[in-house]
Amino acid sequence: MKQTTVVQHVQEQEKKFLGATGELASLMNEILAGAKIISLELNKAGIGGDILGATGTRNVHGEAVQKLDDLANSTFLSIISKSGTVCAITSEEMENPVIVPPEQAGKYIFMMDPLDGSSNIDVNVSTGTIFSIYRKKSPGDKVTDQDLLQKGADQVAAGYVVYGSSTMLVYSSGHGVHGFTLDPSLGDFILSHPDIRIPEQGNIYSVNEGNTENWGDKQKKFISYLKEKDRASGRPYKARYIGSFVSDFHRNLLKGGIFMYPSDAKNPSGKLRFEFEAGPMAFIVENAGGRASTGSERILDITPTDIHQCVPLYIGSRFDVEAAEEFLRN
Ligand code: AHM
Ligand code: MG
Repeated sequence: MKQTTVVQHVQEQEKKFLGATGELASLMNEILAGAKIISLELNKAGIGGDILGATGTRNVHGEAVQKLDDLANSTFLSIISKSGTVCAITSEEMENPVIVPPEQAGKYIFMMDPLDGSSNIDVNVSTGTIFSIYRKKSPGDKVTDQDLLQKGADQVAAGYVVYGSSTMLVYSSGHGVHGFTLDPSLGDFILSHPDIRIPEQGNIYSVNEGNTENWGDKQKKFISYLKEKDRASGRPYKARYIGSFVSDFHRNLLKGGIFMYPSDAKNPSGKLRFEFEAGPMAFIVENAGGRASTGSERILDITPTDIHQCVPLYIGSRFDVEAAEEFLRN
């Protein structure tokens, strides 16, 4: 049986839809190299070395930086900045963008959450890497806000790697969503989930219910509604919340359901970042037939005003996200 690797797949997509310069396939190849390194490091986390735990510093979002956050950030940064395919890199872990010198630069902007859910590493729970790719828009060599603050819908591609019971890469370049599983014996990601479609409706809701007291009434009512018994509309829903966005999202993508990080009294704009979490996952979910919204606005219609901007997030099966929007409207 012919096995398809990620690079072959991206090359085909470039030929069919994007114009075949090969630059996207080559960027994807570098992302995979980083993902393999992180996957190996995570597999041995806990065995000697000094790799688990916090660094003692906080990132721009005020969160404790884990040693593996640092490692993932510097690994992707060093590989991708030298790839010749990007002119700037932004990261959840870096306050400011890294600008690649023009002589080494390519046409893409790369944005990443290098290790999402990193507070789960010490307890052997799945984590992930999220990335988003935009094209440089401004003329000339200089990287400007026009390049770094683009509308979500203008993404060229987005994807994530989930470091779970197996390591998987899921990506979209705007033509379907495709999943690849790392075969550890080959060291290659092999197409295992072609053309993923999210069910129109699920029966899972994922939210941190510990925040209930900080929610507004409409949010509280929506969650109560999902818990009511009504066989005809498939309720009650099951609660599933890992606390690693990539893992929660991945499960809901395959099984159907809704993930929420709403606005609350503590975090009026939610907790998840537009460029590193909400935007790329919105691009993926829409390409799989799902929906992503702030509750009142389509995520992909947002143009951020700050690299680290947060947005409230409702993402998953179309029907479930629409139901949330309905509750938040009324
Ligand atoms: P991180 O990128 O620093 O790991 O933070 C994002 C994580 C998400 O993976 C997860 O969905 C969310 O934070 C969990 O937040 P909370 O603990 O508030 O429920
Ligand atoms: Mg994150």
